[in-house]
Amino acid sequence: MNQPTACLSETTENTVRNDWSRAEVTQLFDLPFNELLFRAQNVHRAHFDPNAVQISTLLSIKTGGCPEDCSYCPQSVHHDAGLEPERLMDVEAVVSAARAARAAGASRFCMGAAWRNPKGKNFERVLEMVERVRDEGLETCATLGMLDEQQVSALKQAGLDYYNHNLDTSPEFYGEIITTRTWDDRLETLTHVREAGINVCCGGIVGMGEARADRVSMLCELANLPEHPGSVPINRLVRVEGTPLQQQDEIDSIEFVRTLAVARILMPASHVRLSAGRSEMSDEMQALCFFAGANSIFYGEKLLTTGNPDTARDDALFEKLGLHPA
Ligand code: SAM
Ligand code: DTB
Ligand code: SF4
Repeated sequence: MNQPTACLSETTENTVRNDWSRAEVTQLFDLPFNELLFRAQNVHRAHFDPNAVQISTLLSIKTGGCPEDCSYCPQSVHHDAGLEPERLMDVEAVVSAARAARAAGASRFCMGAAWRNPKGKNFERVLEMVERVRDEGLETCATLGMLDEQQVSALKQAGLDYYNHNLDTSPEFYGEIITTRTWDDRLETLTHVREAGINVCCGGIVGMGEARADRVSMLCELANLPEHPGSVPINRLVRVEGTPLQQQDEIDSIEFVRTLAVARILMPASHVRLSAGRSEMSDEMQALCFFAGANSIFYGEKLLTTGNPDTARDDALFEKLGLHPA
């Protein structure tokens, strides 16, 4: 019988570190499942109420027609997922969606745009959206692609609380998935956002055909950023017809839960979001994800363009598991 590896002293697991090595992270992934989950749950309890889950709602404020070629994404002009490209929404329509999200129990409202980077009048309109959503008493989050320093400071002034900008995969695998921008482009925007004092929301996607070594590498890069992102979305690839990854094999469920557990151990004080992919997960699988340390979800029937569990199903799941909104 394999004995649990005494790879990491448990006493050091609750400290926030930014110097994780690939070898240490690999050892965590290699732990027996029960051992890994136990450690992750201990770390989780040292930092959070284990029964509280932060709730965000997403709205696609500008859908489709994106010039980037991300292989997973239905909104890229390089693929044909049958989406009708839309213009940027009106401010009033966004504000009413935000009100509805707040009434349904969301504490954060995330506005996503299918842009490589925002420009001109459209950017001005997003600033207005941020101000207005904030006035509704919600935390604000946006994901608009790459930003320069001036744009970041304008968003900060408008009252943006979080900016989502994912590393998406490992630096080694990045070029297999996206060719229209580089890993370093991603880091540059993240630096601007962090330096302006906006909370960083940064994570990635698993199940794109990457090796475990890539998941190790991606989590290591996230954990070794100058500061841990406040929010770490872990998306399970949604295989959308018409995208190059539509035929990708689904990632093994246990491996997905391991990824969340390792993220929890590496970034003990961050919210780890069980992000895209929940529609295809059973209640039992989601329960394991919460046990592994996930403590944030997207709530509401739609992500950006694909489905999310309906709110009645999520309410029933919270009730069954005794979870409550954070
Ligand atoms: N265009 C901006 C960008 O890419 O930074 C913001 C919007 S983009 C849709 C936000 C994130 O959604 C991506 O970074 C990716 O992690 C996630 N995403 C997109 N398509 C996905 C899919 N099919 N499955 C899982 N996650 C997906
Ligand atoms: C993130 O990491 N996941 C969300 C949010 N940030 C913007 C988006 C998931 C999108 C899933 C595919 C879609 O609905 O288009
Ligand atoms: Fe564009 Fe973002 Fe989709 Fe990439 S993930 S194609 S940048 S909307």
